[in-house]
Amino acid sequence: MQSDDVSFSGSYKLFLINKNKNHSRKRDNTMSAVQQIDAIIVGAGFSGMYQLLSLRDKLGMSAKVLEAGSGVGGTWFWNRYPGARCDSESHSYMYYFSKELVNEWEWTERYPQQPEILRYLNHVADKFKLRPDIELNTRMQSAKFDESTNRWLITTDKGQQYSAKYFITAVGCLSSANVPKIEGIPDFKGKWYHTGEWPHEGVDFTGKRVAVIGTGSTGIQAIPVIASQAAHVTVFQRTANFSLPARHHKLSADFKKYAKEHADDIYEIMTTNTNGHPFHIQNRSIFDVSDDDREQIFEELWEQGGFQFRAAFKDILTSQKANDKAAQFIQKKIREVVKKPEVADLLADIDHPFAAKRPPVDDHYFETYNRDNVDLINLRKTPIERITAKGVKTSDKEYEVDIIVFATGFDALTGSLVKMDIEGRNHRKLKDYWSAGPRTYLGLQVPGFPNMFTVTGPGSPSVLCNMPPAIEQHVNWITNCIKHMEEKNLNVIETSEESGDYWQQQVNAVANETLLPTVKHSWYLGANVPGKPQVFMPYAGGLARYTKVCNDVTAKGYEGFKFAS
Ligand code: N01
Repeated sequence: MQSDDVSFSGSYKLFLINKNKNHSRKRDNTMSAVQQIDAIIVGAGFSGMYQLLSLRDKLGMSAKVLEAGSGVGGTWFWNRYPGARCDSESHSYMYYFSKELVNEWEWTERYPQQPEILRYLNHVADKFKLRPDIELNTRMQSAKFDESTNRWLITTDKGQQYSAKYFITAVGCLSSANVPKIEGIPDFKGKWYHTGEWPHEGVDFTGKRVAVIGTGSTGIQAIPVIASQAAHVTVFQRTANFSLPARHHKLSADFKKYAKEHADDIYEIMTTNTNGHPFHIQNRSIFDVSDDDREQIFEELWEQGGFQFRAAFKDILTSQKANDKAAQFIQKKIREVVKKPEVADLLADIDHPFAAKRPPVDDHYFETYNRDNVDLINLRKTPIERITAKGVKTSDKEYEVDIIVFATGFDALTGSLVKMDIEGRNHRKLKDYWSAGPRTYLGLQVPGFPNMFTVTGPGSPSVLCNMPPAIEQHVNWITNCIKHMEEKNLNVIETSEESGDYWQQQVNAVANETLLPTVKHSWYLGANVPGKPQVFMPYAGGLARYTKVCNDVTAKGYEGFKFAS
């Protein structure tokens, strides 16, 4: 399944390389003011749990995860909004490092719903006995690199202090909720929620008048479900969005059997393509086929549902002319589905190339506008002026509502990292170092922050990928690097300003091969958060290309990094 140095042989085998294993475990258990530990990991989602398991069980090191939530799951612990599901197909939205885990877990639906993903992650925590090394309800307050000891001093909001050789952030790319700074929110007499911080007890929309602000992937998933419960829903759209039908369905026994029997092949496909999905982008131009054939291909993929539509032609994301063909097809579909022409016009009036902003996958989103209890407001024409005691006031009208749902996204990729008080060499704060935009080498390390690793940090494929294979690739690389250091008795790994500059050029160069940077109001560029520097953040060269770069760096003796004993 995986061929990395540190993969399990068997299902759950301790890989002992740490000569001081017993000693280091004992030190960790000693109650002292500052607990000595090999590694502190922040975040107990997909990344943090696999990183813990890799360091603890493959390398035999002492490691602890600090998690602010009261449960494991990361994104899937917090994002409990109505309709929350994954846009990746379930058989690809899972770990592949353990054959036993792949074989024993059964997904029920093509796209797993949030509760099912959370059950899966809890199953992983139990199966691999991760819980004793995860500190829930614990927020990391600061992490400071001590140059005299080459260790990180990490402090939590409970007053614990850890001295760790390695400090690994696994905080997720979309975990810092972006509640827009619209004037008047505290005046609102009803209830308001951000989708990324949804109440665990749920929200009862029955009989309520609801405002939904935002029509990204989240809003597009939530709106149909809220509309089916609420008395009335007013959707406030700033930017019209493309969306692909998901075509949800229960998985058949045959498919489940197929996915298990072909797990190695599926994993091979996921890790050797651009987006980490279980299918390849077709190696043909949109202009290699006739108009009729193209229409038929799009029609079939539209019926099939999901991101395969985006993968139908290799130039959809690199050629504006090719992209126009895909965009026109979707706009035609919107007009076919939405019965009121003025609403269809608003939904189809899309100002950016298809998939240059992350395209949502929906369950009857456009159909929802045919309901009598749903209205669509064009914020481009009548912007929101303020929130009032009664609801949402645009430039022409006050909309009275009982509940406001902010589906307004996240301070993506950097938000959670700069919010933490992280201090590297020479007391340099991460938030200051990144004040003009993130600077990393490979999205794995930040110059001036030795022994700190960022799982799926800015500068890595991360959000442009199906996340689990991107996470596994990163965690495996970090684990192999740490294994190398422990075997060679190396104390410090750090990257340089030159490596950071070089990588920023690479990130920009591969982004410029695509249409992605042409969208100036995209969260990929940080444009959704007022005042955030606008820098294209993820690595757009694709997972396969990125993996090769990382492997080449390793093969060349960790080129671009420096070690010290
Ligand atoms: O956030 P978004 P999201 N006034 O930033 C609007 C992942 N995800 O939570 O486009 C009015 O995409 C904003 O308008 P505009 C996925 O990667 C995955 O929906 O900036 N409107 C936009 O319409 C996704 O891309 C799954 O003009 C305001 C919306 O709010 C990412 O999360 C499911 C506003 C925000 O859209 C983020 O998606 C869901 C304001 N002041 C999400 N501020 C999976 O299935 C913002 N908006 C895995």
